[in-house]
Amino acid sequence: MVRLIVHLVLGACLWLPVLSLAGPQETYTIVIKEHQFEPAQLSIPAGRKVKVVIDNQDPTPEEFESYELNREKVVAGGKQIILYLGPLKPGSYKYFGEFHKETAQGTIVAK
Ligand SMILES: [Cu+2]
Repeated sequence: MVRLIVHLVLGACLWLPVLSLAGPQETYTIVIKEHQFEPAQLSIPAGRKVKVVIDNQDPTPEEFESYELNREKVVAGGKQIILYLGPLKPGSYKYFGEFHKETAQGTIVAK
């Protein structure tokens, strides 16, 4: 039993660094409100995988779409989705809300 516990503890310790390397390091949030993205420009670190929550606070659905990021995902009204982006090269990546293109425009800047 003791050996089992030691084994589990050691095992967990060995895996921790691997898990933290594998998982995304930071989480960012983009809010959709009145068919606009907020912030309209989001800066994230280049060369790293990040987690981006798209939080749709409008009652209507929106579609997060970006040719440059190669993403297209519907967010139901009042719901959230999670996107994993990167690692990205430094630069600007435009995205828009397919359902409200006139107002829902944004840029992700990797630096
Ligand atoms: Cu689309």
